[in-house]
Amino acid sequence: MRFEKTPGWLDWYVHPSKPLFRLPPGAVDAHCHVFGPGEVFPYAPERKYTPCDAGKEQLFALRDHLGFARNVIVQATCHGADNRALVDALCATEGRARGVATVRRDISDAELRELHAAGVRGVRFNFVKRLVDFTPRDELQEIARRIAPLGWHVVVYFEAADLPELWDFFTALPTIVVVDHMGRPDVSKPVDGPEFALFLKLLREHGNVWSKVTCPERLSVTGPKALDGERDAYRDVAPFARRLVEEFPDRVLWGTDWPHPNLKEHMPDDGLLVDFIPRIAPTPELQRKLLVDNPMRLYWS
Ligand code: 0GY
Repeated sequence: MRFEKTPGWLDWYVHPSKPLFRLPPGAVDAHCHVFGPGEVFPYAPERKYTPCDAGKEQLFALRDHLGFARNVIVQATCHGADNRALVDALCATEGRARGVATVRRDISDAELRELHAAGVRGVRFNFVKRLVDFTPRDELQEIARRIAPLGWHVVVYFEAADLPELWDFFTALPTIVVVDHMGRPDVSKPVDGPEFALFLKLLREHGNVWSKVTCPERLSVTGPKALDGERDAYRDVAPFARRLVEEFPDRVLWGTDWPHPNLKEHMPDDGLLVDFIPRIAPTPELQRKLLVDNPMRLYWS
């Protein structure tokens, strides 16, 4: 089937720079996606956007170019709960990729076991209204109860303003809970202000909550953008990520978010994005935890 991209769609950056930052051996890109290709793995009828294709070969070429050893591929909402593109990518890597799937309550135990065999280790619950229709909480609770015995975790994606309303649901989940993109803080507010304080409190009070310190390109208001050789990009986001890395060094993950769905204004050069890492994890020990120890413990042990 042929698909027309959503008008204004920004394609991923074709010739990324080589990062100056040398990733530690065994580094994991712990948040990235595959899109289609649509002719092989059609986009879901219920999707809220139609992306450009971004297949597994292109993802693995980026992994090698940037110097990562492994990927964690997160099911994107444009594929709904059809995990075929994800599974196909996982099965092509001989164990160098793990996955986070989207499942509905009608999934069978046998299908869950098949996903596990392919390398899936988590499910994603998405609360961002522009991306998904509402799923009843009892369905999500049921899914969480069913995946917990497999040793899987739950990845949650939400906007900072919605955290108060979601708090009780998150804190009752029976698994590790990984928050996408630092809970999407409004970085024009102070890092010491009440909104981010609530997110820090969530991690302080709940040792099973982790955070991805990802997506500065999505959260940044004043930049500068990771383009045109800028190796000190997104200075407004760095203090938020650094606070998390320094206070919770054993519960943070980093990823590129390639191919960066739904960016409206610019598409980052992924090589320059990697140079953001030492700004938020300034020591070799913090870098090793963020990029190797934490994702290996969560996805490969
Ligand atoms: C991300 C962010 C976004 C999209 C998705 O699954 C998705 O469609 O996650 C977004 O639009 O903010 O993590 O890639």
